[in-house]
Amino acid sequence: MFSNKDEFKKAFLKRLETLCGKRFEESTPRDQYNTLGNMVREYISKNWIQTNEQNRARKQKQVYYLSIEFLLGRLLGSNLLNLGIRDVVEEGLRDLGICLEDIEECEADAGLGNGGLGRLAACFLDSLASLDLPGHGCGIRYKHGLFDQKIVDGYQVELPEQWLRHGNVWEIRKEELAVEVNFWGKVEISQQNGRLTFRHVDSEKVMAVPYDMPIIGYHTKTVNTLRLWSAEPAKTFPVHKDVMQYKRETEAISEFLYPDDTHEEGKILRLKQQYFLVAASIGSIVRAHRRQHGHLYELHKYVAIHVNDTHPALAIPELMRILLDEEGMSWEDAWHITTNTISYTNHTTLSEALEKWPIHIFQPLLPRIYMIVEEINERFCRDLWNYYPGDWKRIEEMAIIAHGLVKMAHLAIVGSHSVNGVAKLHTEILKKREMRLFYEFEPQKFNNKTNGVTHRRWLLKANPELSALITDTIGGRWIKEPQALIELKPYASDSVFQQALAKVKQQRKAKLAKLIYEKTGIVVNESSIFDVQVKRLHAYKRQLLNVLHIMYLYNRLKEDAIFSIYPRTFIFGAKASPGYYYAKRIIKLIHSIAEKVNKDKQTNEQLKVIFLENYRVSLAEEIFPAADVSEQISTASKEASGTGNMKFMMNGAITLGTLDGANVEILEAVGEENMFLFGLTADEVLSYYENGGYRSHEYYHHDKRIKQVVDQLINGFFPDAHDHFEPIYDSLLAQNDEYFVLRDFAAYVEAQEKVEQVYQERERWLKMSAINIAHSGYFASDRTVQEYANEIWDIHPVK
Ligand code: 26V
Repeated sequence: MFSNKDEFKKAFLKRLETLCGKRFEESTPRDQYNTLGNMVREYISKNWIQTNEQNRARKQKQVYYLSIEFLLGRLLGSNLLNLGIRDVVEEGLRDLGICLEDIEECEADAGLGNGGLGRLAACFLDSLASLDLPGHGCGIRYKHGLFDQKIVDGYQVELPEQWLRHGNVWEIRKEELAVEVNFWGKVEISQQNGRLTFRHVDSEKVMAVPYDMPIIGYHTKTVNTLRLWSAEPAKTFPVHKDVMQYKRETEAISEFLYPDDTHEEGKILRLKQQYFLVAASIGSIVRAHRRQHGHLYELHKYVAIHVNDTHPALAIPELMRILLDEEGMSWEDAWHITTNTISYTNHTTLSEALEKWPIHIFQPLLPRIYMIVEEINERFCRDLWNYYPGDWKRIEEMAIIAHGLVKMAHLAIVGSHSVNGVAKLHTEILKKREMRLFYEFEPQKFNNKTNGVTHRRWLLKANPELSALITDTIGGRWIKEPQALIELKPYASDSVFQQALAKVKQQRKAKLAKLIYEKTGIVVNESSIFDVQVKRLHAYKRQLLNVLHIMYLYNRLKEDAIFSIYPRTFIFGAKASPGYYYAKRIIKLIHSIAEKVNKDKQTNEQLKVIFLENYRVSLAEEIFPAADVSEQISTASKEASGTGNMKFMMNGAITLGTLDGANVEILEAVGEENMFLFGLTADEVLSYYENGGYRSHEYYHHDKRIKQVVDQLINGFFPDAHDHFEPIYDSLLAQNDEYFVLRDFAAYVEAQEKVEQVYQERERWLKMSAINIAHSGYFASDRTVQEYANEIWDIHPVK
């Protein structure tokens, strides 16, 4: 039905009538979207079934990627593209007077993630399927994804997100595969044949019902599965509880995604979510394995389970529980299988994000799991004692349970065979600092896997204009083999290529300018430099540094009659966690400076500040292709990797950044002459933290530019904000500027001046842009996933 456009049209019209019960003429874009979605799902069903059957028949090792977040975005466009039917569909629809892009707009983003970690999981799924690797995602089917952001008078307001309001054409509910999950209750211990047995009794049962979504590889028959679990009341209701209360509490488990991506609050619902994900996923993995092999003694030879950050680390005691209590294995056998099955990725070194659960929350909710964690801890501490006799301090610091807390990172390291960071610098910091003691004890576990992003979504789909130019220039091999993008390098200095590149960028800037106008009513100069910072709002990401620089430019333009700048449009997109008040004030600050700058006739020809509301995957796909400058300005050592940096680079933007996260590797790839670097290095930052010596006051007093902008936070310069920016002012001075904003200010201004100068040397800029694209293949998630497959999971393509 997709082999030519006429066949497609016929099938589409027929399907629309049967599905929607109306004639095409009466149909809405949503009807059309649903029709197309259903057709695509049907189209892939044969390959989906075949992939599953093949996996079963061949008994090949498979990986299950457990993640509390999957930030998928929209699926129609990427599915059509991966299936190779986008053009046929687009042409067919055009004949019917329908614009495919309009239909795509009907799809809600699946926003089941906060940011980097969740989007990485989605990129990995795309790469797994595209590389024909047997790998599946396991997550939670949150009824509400990350909140929708509205801006009212410059302040962020959160609204509940409603992605399932109109249904989800991509999912299939599989009630018959539900798994029972047990909370609360107590453990009964008895002796049987000289062996202790454990029974979890009086528990509260929750049904985990799977919803499967197909993950379609690019131009291949592989269709993997993302299994999202939904929490529903069990058939038998608990006797001692009000029925309605039980129902409410059960459904609450998969109701909301937690909107924080750093502050661990120790909320019981969050722990319930984590165990729910783990128990359901492991339950179904083990059931499938038992059906095939009859026992679990060789589980690690056929199954790899990856825990994405510590959120699913309960997979370790849960697998132990099944092997011990259900299979009756010895501790040693169970531990061997568990540690050889599980691997773990760390995504942050920020101490406030490291998960620690109070025992008084953990133990009553998961009594048997807690016992197992205690046993793991005791055996681990005994091993440590043998290795480091008498070294109490070290053992105390490494213990899994200490001072009333269960430390999830320690559990994850001890219970897995591989621990990896997400960029070289990050992994080195883990080994030398954050996880030093563990590295000293078991160095062989530690390894690096530098992040990547799927170039199919972030280049091929998001930027068809640039993709066409690349294919015209070097052929289409880069789509299957992104590292072939390097073949663009010889064209970087070619003036014909440069002109074409400039044209493509201009097209996308015009498109974004149109979107900005529609969303904000603000007209931006399409030939200005589009300078973009889009990411979650966090103090360490230093959106504040960007804003202070804008304030400085504004001040100069107002005060210095002969000062002028090349026109610049500063574009922001960022959600702040609802309870992160400092971050919310930065959002207000961006709006206050935008208000001033955009309304001031004296400056607004040269300077514009735009905040795009509700930053999310689908909006990001419009932003990256239009960017000239990629702001990656975190305090060095704080950003584990960053992945936005890679998406910008792929789309020909040039990085203005610190030596942090994967920026370091972008530098290695493109060279200093193709980036704008500034600021403290990670070593310098860490040495300040260790030895002191930084006094932000000195920078405030000695640099007039700094004093002026910092004072403006509180001196009435922003009349509408009243005293709202006082906490920002205090963070910079009274609290000695934890993130070195003032320390890096002068270097940042200088780097920005360089950006402006180089941008005007058109050929030089375009060459830099082309070189960035050429080297971006390394940052495709295909490379990353291949490394995980070879070095951690030991899985191989199914052909
Ligand atoms: C932590 C928490 C804790 C409280 C409740 C909700 C929640 C949700 C997520 C997280 C984990 C945050 C860690 C994270 O997202 N790290 C980012 O991972 C990216 C992918 O590896 C990486 O590029 C970013 O640099 C890193 O910040």
